[in-house]
Amino acid sequence: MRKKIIFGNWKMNGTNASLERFLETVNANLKGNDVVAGLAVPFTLLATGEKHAGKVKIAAQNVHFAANGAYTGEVSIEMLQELGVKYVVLGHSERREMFNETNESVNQKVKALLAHDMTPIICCGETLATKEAGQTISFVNDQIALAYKGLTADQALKTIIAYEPIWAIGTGKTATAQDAEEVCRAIRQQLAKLYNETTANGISILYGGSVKPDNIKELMNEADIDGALVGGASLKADDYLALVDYK
Ligand code: G2H
Repeated sequence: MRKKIIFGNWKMNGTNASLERFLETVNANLKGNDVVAGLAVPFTLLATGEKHAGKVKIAAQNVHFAANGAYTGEVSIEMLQELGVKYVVLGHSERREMFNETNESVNQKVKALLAHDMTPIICCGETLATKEAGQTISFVNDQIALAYKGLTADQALKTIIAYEPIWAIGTGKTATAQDAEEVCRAIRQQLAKLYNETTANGISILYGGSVKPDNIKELMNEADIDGALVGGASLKADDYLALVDYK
């Protein structure tokens, strides 16, 4: 049985004080039935996040693949582990578009995280131009093939995917549940091709892009959508609770 997983993604928002208040409210009210609840926060909030995590899994939003060295401004896996972090969001479209993240660097980071028993949340998704050219599925399938390059089926089973169409991010435009399902199903078929059906059926695929308390239920009802990665609507504790306790 695949896990239902709903992670917030605070992007470059929040302070230690606001995160502490948020996690206190969330933990006091979260039912979290059958759902793994998580939150990806900026590096400077990770220690507070882990301290007050309670039922919420804390994720970083990036990591460097090298163990250490002359990489000014970067953070290593060991540094995250020292804080107790076990999840890392990788290859978010904002990092691909603004900070030169590539399929190759995502692959290197996936391998490095798995070697340290950490869980990568691998983001993929197409631009509006790719969608309008009718190339969504081949584009996303390529991203998946490159992210999983060199990984065994056992390793693949320790990953999470987040499908986030770029045109739906922070724009208020959500892919319809059917559109999101179609791509998530195609991703699962790609995983079956790369590995096998059992592996493909064991990997949780999340949808992201303007997910809100209003549309979470409809998305979660789709067969191949196992959860959500939520930006804007995860910033307030009430909205976050409504998302995670959507049932
Ligand atoms: C997509 C998503 C979270 P939002 O980036 O990763 O953000 O829900 O604000 O579209």
